[in-house]
Amino acid sequence: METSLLNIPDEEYLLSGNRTCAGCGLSVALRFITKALEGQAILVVPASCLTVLGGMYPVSSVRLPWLNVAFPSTAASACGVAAGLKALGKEGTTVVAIAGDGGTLDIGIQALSGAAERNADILYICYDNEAYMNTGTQRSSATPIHVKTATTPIHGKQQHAKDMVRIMEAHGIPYIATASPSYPADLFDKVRKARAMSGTRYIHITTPCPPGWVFPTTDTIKMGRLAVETGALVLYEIEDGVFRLTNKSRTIARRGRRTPVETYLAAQRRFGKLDAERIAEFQQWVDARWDGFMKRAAESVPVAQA
Ligand SMILES: Cc1ncc(C[n+]2csc(CCOP(=O)(O)OP(=O)(O)O)c2C)c(N)n1
Ligand code: SF4
Ligand SMILES: [Mg+2]
Repeated sequence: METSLLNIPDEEYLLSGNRTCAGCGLSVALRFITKALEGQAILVVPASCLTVLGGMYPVSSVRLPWLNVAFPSTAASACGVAAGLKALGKEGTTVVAIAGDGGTLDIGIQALSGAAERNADILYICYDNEAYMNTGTQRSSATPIHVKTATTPIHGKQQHAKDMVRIMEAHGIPYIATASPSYPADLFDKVRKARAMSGTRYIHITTPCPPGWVFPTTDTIKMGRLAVETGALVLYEIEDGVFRLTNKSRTIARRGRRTPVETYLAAQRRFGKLDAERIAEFQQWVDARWDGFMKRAAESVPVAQA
């Protein structure tokens, strides 16, 4: 049965008063990730806004064991922790590597690819705020085209975001999903499902960031919803090779109606003022990806327990 906000567990593992910005999408995501882990996990985290959220020793805002590790080694460190637990005969603890888009798509990709190729027993979560936010918004390979950052200040980024989820899919790992803090029950279910599996599991969560994306701190949930309603972000999972649209993306696919992507772009000042031609190109890019997902959804054999 799919979870709804009415039956999500009350227990909190992320404490209030942490040091993320007001309206941080990552903090909403982490709240539901940790609820799904139910305290039965060890987190492995490289430098990022997440380390700021975690807090400085001896205090912490997260009620879970937590290791701060060097940037390129996140997946390798998680593999080491998993091997250590196995050697000690300790079962039931999920080793969860959580890193940002810079720490995953750029700096940590080699260790993650190695772990996935070995099907190491870790859950890897990338929270994607689409730039190096902790150091003042530099472009990463996850930053969308046209976005102005500290390193693309005049003309904006010239390339579309790297599709990390497809790269992970090419490794043939047992579970892959996309998620958004704006759909917390969907996010919760995906983490819970991944936790119950073994081997390398990968979840990619797009986390809106008010200062980096330049929108009001009150609009974080709205921004995540707009991403999904326009098809800029598609919610899906791939379980043992079977593709499935989930939650709002499944509803949009059934209804056959998406909000124009211009609504999403115009709501964030990081895109600057885009002319009609660029908006049309962006829409075409979104449409082409969406058509690909629709084709995959139509071809997929339904997962029996879905
Ligand atoms: C080896 C190394 N290089 C650079 C840094 C500086 N640094 C700290 S956080 C960060 C940004 C990380 O970006 P991302 O992984 O996207 O996470 P976010 O800050 O966006 O949450 C950088 C470059 C560092 N701590 N260590
Ligand atoms: S910069 Fe963005 S991701 Fe980082 S703490 Fe602030 S809102 Fe969260
Ligand atoms: Mg980032």
